[in-house]
Amino acid sequence: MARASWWVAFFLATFCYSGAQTLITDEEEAKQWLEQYNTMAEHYFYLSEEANWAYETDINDQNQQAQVQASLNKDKFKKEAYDNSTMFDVDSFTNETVKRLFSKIKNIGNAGLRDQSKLNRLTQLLADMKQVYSTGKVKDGDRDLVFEPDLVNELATGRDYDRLQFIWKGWRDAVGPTLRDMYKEYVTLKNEAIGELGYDDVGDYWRSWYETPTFEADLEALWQEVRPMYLELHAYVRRRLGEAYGKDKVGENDPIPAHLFGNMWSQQWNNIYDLVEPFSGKQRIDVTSAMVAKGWDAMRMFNESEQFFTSLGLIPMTPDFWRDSMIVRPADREVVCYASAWDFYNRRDFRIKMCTEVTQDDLQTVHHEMGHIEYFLQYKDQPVPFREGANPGFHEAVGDCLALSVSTPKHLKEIGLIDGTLQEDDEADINYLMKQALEKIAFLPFAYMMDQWRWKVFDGRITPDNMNQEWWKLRQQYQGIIPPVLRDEKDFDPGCKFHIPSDVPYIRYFVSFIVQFQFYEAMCDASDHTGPLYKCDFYRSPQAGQLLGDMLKLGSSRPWPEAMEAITGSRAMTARPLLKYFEPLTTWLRQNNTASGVRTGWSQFEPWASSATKEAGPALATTLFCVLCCLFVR
Ligand code: X8Z
Ligand code: ZN
Repeated sequence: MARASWWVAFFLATFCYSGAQTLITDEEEAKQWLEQYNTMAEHYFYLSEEANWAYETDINDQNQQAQVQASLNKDKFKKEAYDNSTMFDVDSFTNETVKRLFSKIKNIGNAGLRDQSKLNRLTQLLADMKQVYSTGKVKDGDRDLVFEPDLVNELATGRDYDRLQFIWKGWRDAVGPTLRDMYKEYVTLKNEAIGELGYDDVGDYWRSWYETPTFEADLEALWQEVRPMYLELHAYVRRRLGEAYGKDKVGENDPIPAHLFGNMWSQQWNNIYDLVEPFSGKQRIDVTSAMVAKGWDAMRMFNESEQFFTSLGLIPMTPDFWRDSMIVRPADREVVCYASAWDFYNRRDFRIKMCTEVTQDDLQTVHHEMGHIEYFLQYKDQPVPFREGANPGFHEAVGDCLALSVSTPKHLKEIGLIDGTLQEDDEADINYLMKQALEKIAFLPFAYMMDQWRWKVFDGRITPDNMNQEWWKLRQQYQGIIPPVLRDEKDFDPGCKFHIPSDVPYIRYFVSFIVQFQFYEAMCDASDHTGPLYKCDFYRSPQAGQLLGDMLKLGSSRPWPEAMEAITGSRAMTARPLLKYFEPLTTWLRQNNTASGVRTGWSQFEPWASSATKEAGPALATTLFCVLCCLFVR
């Protein structure tokens, strides 16, 4: 009942004015309207999150229908609120916060689709694509391999070229072709929705969240700054992979086959640290085995992470968080395993959903997700439209920034994951920086190309009939990798990365991997750290925590350069702290590559012919082998 009366008041307030055909210039009226909006937004957003949570933690038809309906209800509310908000003469207002709230209320995304049957279809498609991705399996004899943990673990630890290829291709066969047509339809419908909001296409809308007219040029400049280091890392890793798998498999000047990096998308390479370790015989930096040996479980990983946050004086997780989060994969039902953090918009309910495994990778992800929750907690008393990161990249950077501190050998020793006296010589430092670079530097071209591809799909530079080919052109151009087996336009390899069928923009992670080093440097300074940046552990520094907390509290109430200024003292995104952090490794890589006669860069492979050749090599050998066998047997 109470909900109904809010709605009536909200509607009447604007209906009466709309009848008068004059725009409202009274800012007090506007503030009252915004308060009503806030109460109702909390209500509809909560219901939608609840239904979404129920679906993602128990995938079945009934939960899917409830989720689709709750999402449509939320969109109906957003659309009506948008329409009603146009009754105000926002340009005449003087209060900047009020103006900013109205501008955010107009960001209604898919709800812009006026044709209800099309919106129904788009909402259903989104749920279906998520389901296809999340329930995909690879047949292996009489076993069904699930993505998490089976495929993830095999890729991380497997070192057999052909088996890795089977896993890599198996996943793409399992979900890609099914998603391809769905994705095409999604692009058309979503572009139509966003077009109705006055944007050129979805990419244009997504980029608008950064409020930076030069955003694309700024990103390109950042990429050009870090690219030389990526090229050195790529060349070094290629040489070491050539040693491990043979130069016939990993050519000296070629792009690298994509299945050899310990990760389904070749996005982060830390799982192959053992293959590329610069100096052997030093302390173990990969602490997965230590975690297992010491009996860590998911709960221990979450507790350690929270302990780090609270050691900085940041807000602890809530009782509801511990009661309602899903931190391991349930055995009895299908779930969306991809890790995520949830804000239920009632200022009380915050949760993580994750199929945690006891690995160092997942320890990193626990901190990542808890960083999102910390942001939610810090800005929970802001109006709903400001309950976002200063920009989406800031949201992604919080937990990672803290994890930079957690992953230092000093801290790993502190939490019992490195035994004995710490080795702190130059060789141990280079090993550590290599591990970090495999995670942070290797990721940058991937994070950059993901949305280069999507922006081109949305604005038509990539057409529906060449989506896969263009994907591999970008993968080669930016990352220097090639598919290990022939791909064609029945495949849909972009769809095999969670964020693409799940409609989650990706440039936020590129931004995050730059700005997290800016935040880290600022927090290290606040904690009075001295010495090389990469050795900084700001554990138990309330000054570092205060600096971060003050920025998080702002949510998106101010344009992001102001949030950046609050934490770093300057307003721009810059790769300088990242390059400073890795400087000793960059120098070492250059020297090592030169000394080993390794050249950076790669020869251009025409993607289809190249893959065909790669495939034809072993195939030809197998045929010859069979012919010889037959002759011999006779
Ligand atoms: O998707 C994520 C998080 C959830 S926001 C687990 N990440 C990106 C990815 O896995 O592709 C974190 C780093 C990059
Ligand atoms: Zn995240």
